Amino acid sequence: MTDYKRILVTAALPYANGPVHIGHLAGCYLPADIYVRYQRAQKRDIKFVSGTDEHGVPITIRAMKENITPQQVVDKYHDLIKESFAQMNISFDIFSRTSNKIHHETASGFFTKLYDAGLFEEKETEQFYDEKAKTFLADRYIVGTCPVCGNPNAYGDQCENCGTSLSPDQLINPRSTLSDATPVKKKTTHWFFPLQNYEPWLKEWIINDHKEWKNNVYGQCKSWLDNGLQPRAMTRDSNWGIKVPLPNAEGKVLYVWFDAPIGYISATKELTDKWADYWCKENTKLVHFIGKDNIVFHCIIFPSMLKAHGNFVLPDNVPANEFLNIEGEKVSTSRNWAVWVHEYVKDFPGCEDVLRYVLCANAPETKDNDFTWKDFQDRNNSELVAIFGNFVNRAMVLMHKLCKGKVPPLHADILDEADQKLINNIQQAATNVERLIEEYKFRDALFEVIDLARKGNKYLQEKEPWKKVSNDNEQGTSELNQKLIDNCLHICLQLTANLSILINPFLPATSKKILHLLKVVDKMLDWENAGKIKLLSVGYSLRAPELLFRKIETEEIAAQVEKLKKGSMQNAESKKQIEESKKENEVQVAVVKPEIVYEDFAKLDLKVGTIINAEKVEKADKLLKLEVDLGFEKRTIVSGIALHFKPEEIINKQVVVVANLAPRKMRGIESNGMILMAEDENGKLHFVNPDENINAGSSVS
Ligand code: B3M
Ligand code: ZN
Repeated sequence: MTDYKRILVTAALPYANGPVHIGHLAGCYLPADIYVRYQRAQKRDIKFVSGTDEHGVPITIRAMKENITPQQVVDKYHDLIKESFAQMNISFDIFSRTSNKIHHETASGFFTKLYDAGLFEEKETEQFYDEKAKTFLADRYIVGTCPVCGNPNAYGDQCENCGTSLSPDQLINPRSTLSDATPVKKKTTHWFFPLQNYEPWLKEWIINDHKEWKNNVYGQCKSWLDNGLQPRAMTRDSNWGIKVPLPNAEGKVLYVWFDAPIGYISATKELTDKWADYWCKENTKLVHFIGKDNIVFHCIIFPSMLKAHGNFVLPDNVPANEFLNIEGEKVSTSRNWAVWVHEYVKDFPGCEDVLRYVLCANAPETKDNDFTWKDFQDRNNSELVAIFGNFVNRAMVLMHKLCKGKVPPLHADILDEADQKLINNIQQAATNVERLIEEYKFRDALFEVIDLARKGNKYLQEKEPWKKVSNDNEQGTSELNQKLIDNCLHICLQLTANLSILINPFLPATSKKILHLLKVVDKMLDWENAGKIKLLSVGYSLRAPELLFRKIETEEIAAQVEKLKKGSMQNAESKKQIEESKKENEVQVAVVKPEIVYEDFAKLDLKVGTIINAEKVEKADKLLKLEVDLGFEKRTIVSGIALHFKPEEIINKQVVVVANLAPRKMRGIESNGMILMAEDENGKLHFVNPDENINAGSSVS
């Protein structure tokens, strides 16, 4: 850390196509903000940049749905998103947008530089085209019936109902979302970035040099690199986006994942004239906070672009989080299964820190995690209210009662073991929180702070300073007892001051409230003060106690669950629709594909094989790795049947194999062929095989 002179933190640019939900916050904005607030308290030179991603298919689709222009979409959602983040105290130095002029210039300039260096390969490929709307169609613009679940509105890249990844070719009755026309294939030219050339360098840089990256991030990178990288088109056919800065590139724009990460550079330019210090000087620590779906873009594609361009620093770390589910289900914006930030701040005014607390305590740092309203209530009531808030409140109330509203002196000569232990705990907590934040372990860091407050409560409980007061004799409280009271409250107040420093990155509004109670200025929050126990001066009078947190009532969370369920009813509605249209579609599903001639069929080499081994493919629910004996050779075939058959059930089964299918890599395993399966009306799979066992390798025709 100390080798770095400055830190640049980026948080993923959310698409300006809808409001942000708590999954976004938990995924990257909150952890980024915690990190940045901590570094600022350390007085380090740090900038925190983000903004909205205003190009790409998500924007144009939204425009179509709302029947407004893409520009209107991004204007509307940029403002809403920016406001939501501000309400949650996410403290960007700049929250920009990729539709800004400076960004268009920066991204075009970047492309031109790579183009001039001869790095792009111009290639003609076939792509779907809408003849009515006279435009090429991204996979997302094509909808049709999902061949797996019958959802009539599956996208050309994925069915949102059953989660299957699709290509437009697989859709039944494909249609363009622009005009309803049936898409046709048409040739188009694009500029491809040769990612494969960066593979050796990436392996060195990530696999060897960044072993410290989080397991989920490192693992994903490794699997991409193991599978081999392919050239990737960096342009698209569209009218919305950054125009490709070349002659004869009418109707072509930069691929949104080419321009969006450059948005980090543009935003820094917009923020400061010294932007190049943060982007080009070796001793900058660049950290990208993102969600797991963005890992490949930030760890593989963008770094390769930066490397190709030259003169830029590369990320030191990419601490990506996994996903946050809600009440046990995946967030789905289309089904409205989400907790929207702009609604939360309305429903729970003044409780922004509570959400920050729960999202950090439950952060999906190493695996997907679940947000439930019950847990939200429990954590608030039994941790924030009962532990943290309770300790601060007791310290303040007792100080007013037993020490005349002033910070009592510390009598060092009579400090006992318990006092010393708590003082050590304060110092230890400060060191631990610091280390954990530097390691991007925000949950553990937060638990350290709560644990310190818990220790404070325990200390008060054991010391019972209120019992040392005597009102029943003339002399009142003895001198020694008053000294003991003083020590106890002195330490508790110094602990309170420390809690405000330690909790500040996580719950900045709460930290401010404590400062107010203690009548001290922001300066006290400097991290160099963490762990010190001389933060408050003796004799200084403090404000009357005020509660830091309020209880959250069961009715409040019941109302939230109700709200979600309404969404889930809509969800059930749409499931019903799917079921119905599936029935309608049955006839269509049964309809025969377009006619072919015998020569087309004769190209297939179908052979009978015997499965001699089967095993699950790691981290792929649907895949089995089969070893199939074809008589003349044994083949490895990866097949998507794992949800239907257990490996041990299918050993010795005979199957029909497409033996001359080009090999294909799946999850890093090369599959040599395909086995034929029949699917019944319930979606159950059945083997297609000879009516009795015959020799492996027999031809099927
Ligand atoms: N807008 C994808 C997303 O919101 C994309 C991130 C861009 S970061 C440069 O998940
Ligand atoms: Zn489906």
